[in-house]
Amino acid sequence: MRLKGAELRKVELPLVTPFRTSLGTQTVREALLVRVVTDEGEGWAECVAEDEPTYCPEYLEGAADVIRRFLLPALFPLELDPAAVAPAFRHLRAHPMAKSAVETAVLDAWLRARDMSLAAYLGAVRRSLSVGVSIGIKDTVDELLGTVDKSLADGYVRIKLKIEPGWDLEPVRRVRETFGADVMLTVDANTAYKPGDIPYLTKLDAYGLAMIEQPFAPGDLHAHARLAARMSTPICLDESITSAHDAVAAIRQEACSIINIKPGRVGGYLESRRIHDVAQAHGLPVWCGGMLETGLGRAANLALAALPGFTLPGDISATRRYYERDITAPFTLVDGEMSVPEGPGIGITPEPSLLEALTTATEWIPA
Ligand code: OSB
Ligand code: MG
Repeated sequence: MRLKGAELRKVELPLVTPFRTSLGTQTVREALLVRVVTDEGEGWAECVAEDEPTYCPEYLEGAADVIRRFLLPALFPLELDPAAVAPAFRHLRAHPMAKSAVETAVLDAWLRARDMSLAAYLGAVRRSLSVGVSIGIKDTVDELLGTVDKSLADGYVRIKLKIEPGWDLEPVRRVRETFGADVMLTVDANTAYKPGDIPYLTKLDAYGLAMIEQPFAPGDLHAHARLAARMSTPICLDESITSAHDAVAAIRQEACSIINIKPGRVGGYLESRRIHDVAQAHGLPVWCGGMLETGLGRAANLALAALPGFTLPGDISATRRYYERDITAPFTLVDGEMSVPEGPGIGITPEPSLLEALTTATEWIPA
């Protein structure tokens, strides 16, 4: 398969409610879409880099520049198949979200030409999945309780609360008391704590959490290992894991007992599968994280989350939890489950009229 060129497209999707984490508040999701045009047809993908480099060093304009100036030109001379993409980027450091988007668009085109779904290609074993929801920091605990109540009524089987110093023990205690011991409850700190907070964080053990996600800085595996040794609540890593190599290091150091896999953060769906395999070999559960994806990213994440080692519910919520209007047909929860797309490639394409309405810029990059 040969690339003829690619389109980079920026879209802007207003969020249904502002999403506040320890990193900041988002009200609009600006997303970057990649459409590759090949001699065997087209493929689509979403780059999950955010507008600002707060969650990770990548950001949308930087990712667009890397794709335009380095990634696509590295592929243009090649005869491509999905496994050939990552090796063609090996001389370019970092930028996993940009690399993931290009690899996924190539994968989508290649699978469509072979009439195979991404789920089947990756080795999915389920056709529908129960999923979780990630709930931002609210102004009041009462507002939080209202959101949790609605999420449980909608059918989400796991509630993740964003926490930060000043919004942790009390909201967690109130949610646990209000909704009972049976609710699968987790917290995500997005690196908001310091190693000196270890004695304080162990107080979370009182609330029966299924995990605490990324309390410390991405590079501080040692602090996570120290907390793991002191806490009965499992530690999950998100920001710290950018490759299967990182996953092995974290497992060896006993810095985590659960891994959140986000394809963008680790450079693609193939590297995601490697992390799944490594975790499975060590007996660790994994789950699919989210980046407030559009329908394109959500479709591909559902395929990944259908692999056998994804034994915990992912941050793959229904479209309406994020957006009034998305660029694809909406994903819905039916009897508490999301269907894994079965069509060729990632199984979905943007709706032209929605895409047009939400686009702010396009650019064609010829081979
Ligand atoms: O840490 O998991 C995170 C969103 C943006 C950046 C980082 C994170 C998140 C979420 C939302 O928690 C997950 C979702 O898409 O539902
Ligand atoms: Mg996280």
